[in-house]
Amino acid sequence: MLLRNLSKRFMAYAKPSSEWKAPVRVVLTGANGNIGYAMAFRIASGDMLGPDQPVILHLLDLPNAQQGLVGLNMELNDCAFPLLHNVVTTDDYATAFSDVDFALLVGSKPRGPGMERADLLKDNGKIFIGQGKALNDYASRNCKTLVVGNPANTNCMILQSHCPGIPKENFCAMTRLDHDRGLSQLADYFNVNTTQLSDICIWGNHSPSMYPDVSFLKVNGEHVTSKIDTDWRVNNFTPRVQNRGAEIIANRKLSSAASAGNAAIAHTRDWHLGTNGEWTSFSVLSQGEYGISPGLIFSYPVVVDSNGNWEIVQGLEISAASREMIRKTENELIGERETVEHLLG
Ligand code: NAX
Repeated sequence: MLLRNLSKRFMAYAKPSSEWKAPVRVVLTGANGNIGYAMAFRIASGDMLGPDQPVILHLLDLPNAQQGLVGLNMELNDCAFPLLHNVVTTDDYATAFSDVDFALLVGSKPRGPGMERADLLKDNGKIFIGQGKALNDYASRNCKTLVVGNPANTNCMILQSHCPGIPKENFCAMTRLDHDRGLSQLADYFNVNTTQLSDICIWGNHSPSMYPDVSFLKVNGEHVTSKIDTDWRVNNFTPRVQNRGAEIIANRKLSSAASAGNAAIAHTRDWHLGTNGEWTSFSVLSQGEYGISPGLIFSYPVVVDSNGNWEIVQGLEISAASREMIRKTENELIGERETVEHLLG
């Protein structure tokens, strides 16, 4: 059945091309959720890994979400995506994580009424112990993992600590949505396209303590920081980026889904294909860069080369005011680490 569908797809949409690469396996957790639904089609269409990269999609969700995954699989089939070679739906970690080359960890428990952030940290932290061990046991040794499920940075720290068999630099948490939210506001402010902006970054935690830094911002390659009104930056831009998630919920009565999915696609695409010298923001394992406590998953400005290797942008002169903002978000992450210390591998 699959082979018949596949051959139809090839005939209808794509030249049978010897230039296509071998298929890669991508696991998407929480696939039956809002962000998962926004992502699955874009992964399958080639938006994430490129138009010559076939994918085998592993969709993981809880047992009570399996029926939904059947429906999602049907919709994926109905798109007849040429690059989608197969879909696996499961609630079993061994099946979900076997031989995967990319892991997009979106699934986690939402914060319930009356639940403290510390409770969320502990509850979701446990999920990431199990998934870290499963990655360690079953995934490709080169697997690249992006954690989206909140609290993303600390979940990623727990995950990575349980997965010693995969290099530390293969783990990221997502601050790309925050980065893009900042870009969008700045494009409005300067009345330019987002592509004309460069060298902004998010420091720290994916939480309202994050620091969206415009100290190095360029428009069309020219430094423009002195042209940014301080009052606008401090009282409008910064809190708006920090609290954008809440602003979306207040209007939509639902949390960000398509924009979060877009950010996860963009993060992974940049990680796979490179940023061509441009900065982006990745939350990665700190080794003490810019004085940050080693072991935290901390958002930094990074560039990614065409082989998919990222590097933190080095040698930036950090002002005293920026240093204070960075310290604040670092302290929050240190507090989160203390809360989940017993969950670390
Ligand atoms: P939904 O509640 O719509 O979907 C979550 C899905 O995860 C559900 O289908 C649920 O069954 C599944 N799930 C729960 N535990 C699981 C487990 N152990 N294994 C596999 N699947 C599991 O939430 P959605 O709106 O999709 O958000 C998902 C996560 O993204 C949340 O933690 C949310 O807070 C986080 N976000 C992170 C963002 C970021 O920038 N890092 C921004 C958007 C979003 O808030």
